[in-house]
Amino acid sequence: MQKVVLNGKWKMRKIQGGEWIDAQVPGSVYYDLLNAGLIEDPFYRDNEDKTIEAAYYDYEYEREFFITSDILEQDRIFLCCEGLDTISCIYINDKEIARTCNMHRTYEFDIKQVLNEGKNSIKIIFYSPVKYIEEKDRQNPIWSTNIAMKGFSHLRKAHYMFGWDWGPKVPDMGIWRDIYIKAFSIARIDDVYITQNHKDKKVSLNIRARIQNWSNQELELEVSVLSPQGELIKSSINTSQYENNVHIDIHNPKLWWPNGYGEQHLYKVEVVVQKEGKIIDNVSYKIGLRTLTVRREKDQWGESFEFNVNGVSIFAMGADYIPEDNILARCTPEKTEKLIKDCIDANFNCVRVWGGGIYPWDYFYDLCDRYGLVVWQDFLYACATYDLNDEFKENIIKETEDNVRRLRHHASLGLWCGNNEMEWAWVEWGLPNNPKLKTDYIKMFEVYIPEVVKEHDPNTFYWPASPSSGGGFDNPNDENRGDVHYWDVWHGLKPFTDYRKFYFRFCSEFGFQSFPCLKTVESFTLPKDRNIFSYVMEKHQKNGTANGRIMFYLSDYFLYPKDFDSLLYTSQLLQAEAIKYGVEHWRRNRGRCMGAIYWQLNDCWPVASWASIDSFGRWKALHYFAKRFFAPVLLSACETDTSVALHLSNETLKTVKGTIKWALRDNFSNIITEGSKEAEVPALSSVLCETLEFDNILSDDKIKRKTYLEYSFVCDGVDASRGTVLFCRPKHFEFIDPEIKIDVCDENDKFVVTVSPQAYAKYVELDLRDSDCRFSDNYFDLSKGENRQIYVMKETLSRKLSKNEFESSLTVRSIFDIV
Ligand code: BMA
Repeated sequence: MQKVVLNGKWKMRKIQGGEWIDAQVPGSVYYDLLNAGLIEDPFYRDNEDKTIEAAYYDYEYEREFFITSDILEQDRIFLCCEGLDTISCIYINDKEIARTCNMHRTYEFDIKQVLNEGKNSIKIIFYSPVKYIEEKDRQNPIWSTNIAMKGFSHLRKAHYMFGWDWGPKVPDMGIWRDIYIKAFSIARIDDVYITQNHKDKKVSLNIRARIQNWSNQELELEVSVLSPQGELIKSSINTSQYENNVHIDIHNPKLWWPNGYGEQHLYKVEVVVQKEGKIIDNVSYKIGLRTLTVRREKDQWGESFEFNVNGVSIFAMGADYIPEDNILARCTPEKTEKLIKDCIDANFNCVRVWGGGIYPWDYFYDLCDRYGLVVWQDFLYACATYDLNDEFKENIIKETEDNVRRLRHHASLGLWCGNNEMEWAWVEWGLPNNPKLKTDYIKMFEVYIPEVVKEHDPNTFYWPASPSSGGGFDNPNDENRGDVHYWDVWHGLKPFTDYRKFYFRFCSEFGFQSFPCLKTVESFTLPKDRNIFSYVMEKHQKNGTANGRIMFYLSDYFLYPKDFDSLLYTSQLLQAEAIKYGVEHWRRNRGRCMGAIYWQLNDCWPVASWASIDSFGRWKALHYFAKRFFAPVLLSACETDTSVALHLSNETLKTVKGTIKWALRDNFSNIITEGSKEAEVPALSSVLCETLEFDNILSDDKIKRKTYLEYSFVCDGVDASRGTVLFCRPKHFEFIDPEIKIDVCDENDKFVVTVSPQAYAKYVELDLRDSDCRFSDNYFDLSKGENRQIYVMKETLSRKLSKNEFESSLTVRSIFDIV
């Protein structure tokens, strides 16, 4: 196989009277216009409104390339486009090659006849997606959520680009993935599918290789498997067939496990087709040896829903992933690796790729394989209806084939899911009555798409929708079956304490908004905008008037913050407390509940949203909380008036033993009463270890308002899990000024910060004014007398700082400081 890469420098112009400018491929129209200074940053202040105009024009991309006689002589020559966004027309040497209309597809066109030896040209025209959906919607208006531009579901383009309740309207376009020419002679590998059979400490691999052989000569097909320890196993056959099966047995396999349960061993499988020692074509994959499916079994509550890996049912812990930027050209493997590592640092074992975005790049899944995140993969349909006709049907079937074939080998791939919230919408959202579209729904998600999955990836579990109870419009958001999206807290304005009323089998979405931190807000505002009800702050809040909603919830929990920055901080605490309240409850009910995936992991621009990491990669309080509430061994407190039940949840494969320590303290941190207890929790379970009753001490509100319980679980000499509980709302607690002292020590690769308060300090936040960094812990509670050591690895600093600079840049505050 020979390859001519067409990535790199192109030129582009607006067809309606634009000048030629430099373009980068892969890239996009907005990316190129921004680089040329022709549009303003759409994320700054209210620029979104101005920059949308660019999406109403058509654009032309062009470059030259050279083809040698050697390539021209090959049997087959294809143009491969891994991503064209979206409505395009492709010309080579001014001859029209193809038209495309699906950004999620991988296109391949035979171009042998139109190529010349030497200089050639390629031109791709992109037509305005906005004009297209507006026109389609005029002709055929169909229901879709009104948080995005009308008509978006007519086009196979990432829905969030047309706006979402956390995203701006930036309907970009362009050559967004690799583009190249591939030339083959004699034969090519058409398809490889690997099946694993696990039995008695042995994994038998069946490698099905389909070979297009244009020569009818016998070829050598060689398969090799390289183990993580470097052992190489090879097997080869001679063949002239299209379909071939090669078997390889792996004894004493090193299994792949999700994060927290074991290692992420990966094997490299290489498939090579040769003729007389000369390689004709080859492909390779990294696979993990594991079984991974979803178990659904009838039980006393309804029906279970749990990921089962290598025979172990896991409690899925993670968040929903959305695209990382509106301008996709700015996404990089480095940024994604940081995000995935952030998931691992917060003890995630799972991530759900939400259906309103994109099928991420291969590197996203490679990272999930390497770090151990089980991927719940939605197909890309969300909150809309779709009008199925022959053309649309063919388009989505091809799209499904392309992506299933691209991603099916990944160890991390946990399940395929038809869509986001559409079964639920048909049943409960009062959609306009339209029997044709409702039937189309069933055809798409319960017939055509699962058929493609069955054909191309029979070993991965298919789930019709999220949420669903198994399909057929049968109570999709049933609390006792399948997965659930629970939004009564937040959208339904219910207090977050309501989470404890439910025992969902698997909660794949629940969320609570907060503002990003001041540094992030500063990136898109002028000082005069820094009021949460200002025009600009509301432009960066896409969920209606939700800045007021944050205030509504805040009023129930915290005092009215004294200034803008204190309000941002307090909103993050509120969000963190809300999600913690739900997750800890569901982990206490492990067995019945087997998944807590909160909405949402990340942002695509600076905005008030449900994310735990903002668009600059800065951790909100929630992400530090997640690190604690997703800890493999968790001690959690379930408080009711004057009593507290302490539960241990163990998500590891081993029994855990240790000591539970607790102390009831006053607001100065003086101990009123204390105790400890040896505790043991079997692997993969949750147990109630201790019930403490303080009704004799907490006799009235006055005392409740200045008493807290501190609890920790000590295992092998270290605090595995800890926290504090109040017996009233934080707004009513009588906090004393903790006068927190911080002391910095420079220890080669890290700075160690010792934090010591003079009284009970709640939600202690450390921050650096002049840099971003990762603290080993943050937004934690401390009692007087504790000297808590928090470290910052120097490699996590976004700007190098000396010890003096670090010290003078370091700030600390706690809840006491918000008023
Ligand atoms: C769910 C998601 C998204 C949305 C989020 C917050 O409905 O599927 O569509 O952004 O809630 O409203």
